[in-house]
Amino acid sequence: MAFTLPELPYAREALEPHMSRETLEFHYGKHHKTYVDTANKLIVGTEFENASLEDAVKKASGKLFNNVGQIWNHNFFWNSLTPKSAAPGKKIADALVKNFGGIDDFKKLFTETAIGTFGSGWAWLVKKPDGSLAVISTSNAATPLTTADTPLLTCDVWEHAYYIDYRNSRPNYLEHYWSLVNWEFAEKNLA
Ligand code: MN3
Repeated sequence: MAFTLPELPYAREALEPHMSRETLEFHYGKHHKTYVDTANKLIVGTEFENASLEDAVKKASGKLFNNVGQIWNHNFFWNSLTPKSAAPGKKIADALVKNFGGIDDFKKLFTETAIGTFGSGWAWLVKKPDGSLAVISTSNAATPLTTADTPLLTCDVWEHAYYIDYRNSRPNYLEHYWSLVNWEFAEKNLA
């Protein structure tokens, strides 16, 4: 069973003006698609030929891990965004206040973590096994899926995520990221 590129949950231009159609065409249509195509070539004749994406992420290593990890992270990233971003619901808002002091405190920590991630990687809001929330950063294709943490929300901080719209400015990209956050998705993951 081959891995597939899921349809985007919105149109290519739906995230404008914060994320351009051109960025979606490259980031989803080329980068994300290439991870899918490459993983499908790598699994031929291996134990992963019939594995689910989640199983492959948890068990693969090396080049295959990098590609399946990136498929999974991007699937999660596109769902972390929405053209209809609204205020966080009560459940996630209360959890953010309890764990970070306030929603703005959470945003500040997440933004700093995203900007401070050296090189290519991801910023995540996760739920720890003890139920507390934390902000973490992973490098390259690394993902909380291989840990005991439950991911709630992510931001892709690879340069390909922002170079078309914001050139080298990761801080500008992060500023616009908050206009696109899908709090409903984060709240659903918290449940
Ligand atoms: Mn990416």
